[in-house]
Amino acid sequence: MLLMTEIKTNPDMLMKKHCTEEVITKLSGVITPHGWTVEKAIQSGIDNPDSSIGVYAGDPESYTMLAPLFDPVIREYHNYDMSGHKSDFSLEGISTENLDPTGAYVLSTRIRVGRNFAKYAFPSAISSEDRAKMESEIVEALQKLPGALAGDYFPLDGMTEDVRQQMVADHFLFKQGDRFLESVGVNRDWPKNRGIFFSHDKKFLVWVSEEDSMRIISMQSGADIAEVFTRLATALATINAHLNFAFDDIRGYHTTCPTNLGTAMRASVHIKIPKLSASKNFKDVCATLGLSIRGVHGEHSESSDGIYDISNKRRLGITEKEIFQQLYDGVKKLIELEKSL
Ligand code: ADP
Ligand code: CIR
Repeated sequence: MLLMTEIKTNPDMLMKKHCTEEVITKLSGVITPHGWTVEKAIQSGIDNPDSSIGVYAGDPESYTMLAPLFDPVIREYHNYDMSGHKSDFSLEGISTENLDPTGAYVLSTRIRVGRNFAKYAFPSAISSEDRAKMESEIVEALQKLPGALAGDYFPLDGMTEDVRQQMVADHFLFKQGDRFLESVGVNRDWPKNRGIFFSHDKKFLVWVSEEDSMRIISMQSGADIAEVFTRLATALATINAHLNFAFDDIRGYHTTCPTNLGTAMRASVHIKIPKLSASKNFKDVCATLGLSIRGVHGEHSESSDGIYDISNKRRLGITEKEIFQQLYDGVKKLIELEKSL
């Protein structure tokens, strides 16, 4: 049996903290319908000792059948008491005006949600047959999107390298999974049955079979967070009518990484704050506002020119409306601080 005391990782990794010998013993022999086990769930953390979380799920049932592993991680990351997930896509009663109409600070805004299917395994565990069937079902549903959301699907398999690289550089397209996702099986059969859907104006996008089965994305230049949010909410209303996603009332929408559970929403801006970002307390300021900092090329990337990707940290125990408000209030504060320096 796996001996947790022999596994060398950073001490702050949530897997290291919560996957005790007792948890391993309790979950020994537990196998979910798509073959996920405690050993598979913690493999990425073992292979990547610098992980901050170190666990991934393989299917919707992982969250209930392997709950002694996942629940403590979920409670700690989201600061959530497991009391019930609530959704609210309205923007009633809150400020929504553009915070940076001249574009001096906010380059672009992007809001995405992750979605997986109730009946299929997640990209970490899905079979090649199911991945192909799922892709067809997703494309069929996306073809029903009305008006400005209508668009076309571009499979990765067969895409020229020039086109692919340009789409990645333009922040539209995903890359092959990093070493954290590689360890957990997300890159199997790459690039088969992966792809990207674009609305004709390129403001609405869907990634198919990246870290989650779907990443549904609204994005545009500038700081009109409300327009980006409303476009996403409208698209989700149509998509929800055609696809049955993995969800429960405690954890919300199920995602491959437990950090994305709940709303599965990451609302971000690319913001130019060279003075504030060079100051010693930048990380603390963002943490106090409930915001995470990423580089401009996504998670685990570096930044340049004082431009950062700033987004909500919590996705569970918070509604979509509250995430909007948190990003909105946070961006307002960051601009004020940058101006004051
Ligand atoms: P996520 O976890 O939200 O799916 P990543 O951190 O992997 O996203 O980033 C995916 C892509 O989206 C990257 O190219 C990143 O630069 C881009 N991106 C994220 N936020 C914004 C934004 N506000 N404006 C433009 N591009 C963005
Ligand atoms: C880690 O533990 O550091 C990585 N597995 C990434 C965790 C959070 N990010 C994510 O799921 N995209």
